Amino acid sequence: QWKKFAVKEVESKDDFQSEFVRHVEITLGRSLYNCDELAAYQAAARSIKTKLIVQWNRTQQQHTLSDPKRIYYLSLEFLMGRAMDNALLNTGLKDASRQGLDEFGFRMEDVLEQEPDAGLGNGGLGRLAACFIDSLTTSNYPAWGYGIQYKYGIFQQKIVDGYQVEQPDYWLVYSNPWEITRREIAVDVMFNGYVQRTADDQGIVKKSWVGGDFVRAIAHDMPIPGYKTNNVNNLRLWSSEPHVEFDFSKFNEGDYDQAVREQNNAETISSVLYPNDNFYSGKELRLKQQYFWVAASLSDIVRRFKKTRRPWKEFSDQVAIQLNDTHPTLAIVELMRIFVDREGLDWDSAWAITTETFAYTNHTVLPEALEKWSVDVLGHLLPRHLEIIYDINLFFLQMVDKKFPKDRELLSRVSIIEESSPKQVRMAYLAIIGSHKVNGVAELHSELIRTTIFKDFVAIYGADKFMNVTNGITPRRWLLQANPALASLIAEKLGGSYDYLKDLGLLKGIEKYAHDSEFQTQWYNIKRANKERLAKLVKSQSGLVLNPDALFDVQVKRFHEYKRQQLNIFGVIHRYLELKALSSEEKKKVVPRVSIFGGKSAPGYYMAKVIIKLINSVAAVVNEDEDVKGLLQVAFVEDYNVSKAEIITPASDISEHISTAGTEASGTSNMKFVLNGGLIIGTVDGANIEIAREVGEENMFMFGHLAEAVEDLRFDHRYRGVKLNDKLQKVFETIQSGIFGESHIYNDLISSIRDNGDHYLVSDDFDTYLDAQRRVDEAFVDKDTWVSKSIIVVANMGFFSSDRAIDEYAETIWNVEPLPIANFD
Ligand code: DL6
Repeated sequence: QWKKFAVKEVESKDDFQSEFVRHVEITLGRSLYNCDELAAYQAAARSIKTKLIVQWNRTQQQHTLSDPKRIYYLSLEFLMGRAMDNALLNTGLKDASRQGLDEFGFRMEDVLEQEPDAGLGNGGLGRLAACFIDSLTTSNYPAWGYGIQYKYGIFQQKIVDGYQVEQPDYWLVYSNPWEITRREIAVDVMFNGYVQRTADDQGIVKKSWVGGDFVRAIAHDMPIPGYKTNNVNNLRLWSSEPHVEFDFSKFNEGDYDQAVREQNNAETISSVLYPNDNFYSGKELRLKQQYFWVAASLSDIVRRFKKTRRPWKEFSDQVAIQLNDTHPTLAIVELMRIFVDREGLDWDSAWAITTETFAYTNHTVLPEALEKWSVDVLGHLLPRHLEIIYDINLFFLQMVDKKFPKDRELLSRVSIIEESSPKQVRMAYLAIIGSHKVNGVAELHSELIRTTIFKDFVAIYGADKFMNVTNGITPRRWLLQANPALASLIAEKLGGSYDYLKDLGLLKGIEKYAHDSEFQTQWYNIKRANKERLAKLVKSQSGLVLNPDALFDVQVKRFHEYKRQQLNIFGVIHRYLELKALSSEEKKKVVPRVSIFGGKSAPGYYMAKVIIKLINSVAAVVNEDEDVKGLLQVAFVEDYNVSKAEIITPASDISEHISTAGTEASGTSNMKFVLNGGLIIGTVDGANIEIAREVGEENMFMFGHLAEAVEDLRFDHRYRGVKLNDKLQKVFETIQSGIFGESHIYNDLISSIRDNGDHYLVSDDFDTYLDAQRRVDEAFVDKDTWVSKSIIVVANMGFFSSDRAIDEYAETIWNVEPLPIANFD
């Protein structure tokens, strides 16, 4: 009976148009005649959201009925980018809504452009979480993401006089049409206070945390559509608010400042995303963010479990919680607090359930990125949690002592508490001890964590606890959405079907056309059009007109010395000097090159900012120099973000993934570029190694020292000094001559290599890097072979779908099965 009142889902152009008009008129209070592109975007987004919400409700209903084990992905970052195109493609509504918009006088592309990026992340870690939530949904896993709804996402980058300048990213200025704010789902989260001890009749002491200050967490839900499935999962983001709206008593007493301060303090918690990538800064507000988010999420997860009325011992059969890096590690402690203090479980049972519930993904071996919180700060903010951490540590160390008697050195090495001054809580150790599985994100990285930073824990727990799940990317966003022409050409060759987007191994089917000249021409033309699209973006930003026939060489990622953008720009300077020395006859044989950079530096990362300045200064000189006109151009794409990545990635001929061996845990942009037919120049690091294995080393340009050599080289530098070869020496002299701006700007950069140990081995890898670049130039001359390589690499990228990664997690870590959502009728 009630079905006749069911909300009409948007399924056709007409449905879309009537929803669109309804939103323009009713939600936005405007008329179609007074509807600009921004309003059109807002109305269109809400129209599509209708469909998502209906399916979201059905999904949750079915989950409640079937009560499957659910996956909870806790990530402090979800770098989602824009939602609309993705939602249109995943739901199959793109053509209908394009037509609908067209008839109303709007171009789909212009409307899509209105959406601000949801930049709730820094780089790889946050984008991985976004790809994973897409795959979890597409593959029908019952899953929830939990994060923070930052008011300000990753800052916007401006380049002023060659320098990075940061501006706030107020992405919520027109509210977020993709979310549902659920004010009724509110969790009061406590900070500070003290631990109260009370004894019961039998003298058993019960501890409870009391007397603290509260902040309210409010849920904002983003429905996550999967590709061609009825399953719609939820991404729940928390924002913070004062616990009581406003303290009128304080206000009336004349203590206005205090009344407002409390209000602001609460709101500050979810205000900003910390803009550090692979760097731990130890700010108290960050710890507050972590606990705020963890406490709200766990309260939600436990509440959902309690509704099933199952006994606690079934908790880990129903709940899998994945810790995306150590940022949510306090969840382990919070769950213990809930079990022991609130639900009255004994410690051992609580601990067994907790460790079975959690698993931890490590994303870096860089020491400066490993989180450690001061015992004092943590104890002040979360006094009961600190006690629980001490207890966890005590029982753990007792276990270690039993296994390795009297090894005091070992005990102090593996203790959760570092006996430094001030004392610190080592979050990675807590995460390992509180989880049943720990994984790295590419084979080399997983091997490195087993043999270096977590070696002692492998000895304690055995090797099986430590595993590898190589990262992946969603082909929906990174092929279908970013490169629709290529996606369509591939579908055509695979029998007119897009099934390969859900089963990426099917790409193999295009390999047989690698030498088919007609296919090659189509392939080449698509790349060429993508290069023109990027050239248009660069022109609109900087006025620079790129030559789309040149070899596009791209390095876009966060700026970090370990990622070695400095190696790239030194190579560009070397190329520039060589070109200037050529005769006009010799210049005719040169392969024209466009070097494209993009990425943000953490605001406080001085050296990364110097590198950005150098790149922009080199660009200013090179792009104006008649001697190299048509042969070399340098572009810096301002404010690199997900939606710019969607334009840049399909346009590369070659992309650079040139980290010092052993430093880049995986990298995922390497996968995106290759999936779009770009070749790679890369070191033997992270997922580059597995990409080479899959696509064939002959189709990659690998160079540089291996991870095994790094320590010895660093040792050599320290005790014997750094040897600069003539070419690098010449590059440094050129920089110091002042042609790229006052030379003192770059003194520290040059010194870090020449005089201060060259930690990232730029001097050691410079020669082989130039050699790899020479091989690239040579290979690019033979267009047919280049295009065939481009086809072959794409054909072999099946392994790098995030669907594969998620299946591996589900099978080996979570023990969760897909649960397809039946069609309503
Ligand atoms: O696993 C996702 C991504 C890797 O692809 C990158 O190689 C790695 O650098 C990045 N790690 C981090 C760690 N930051 N913290 N905390 O962002 O993870």
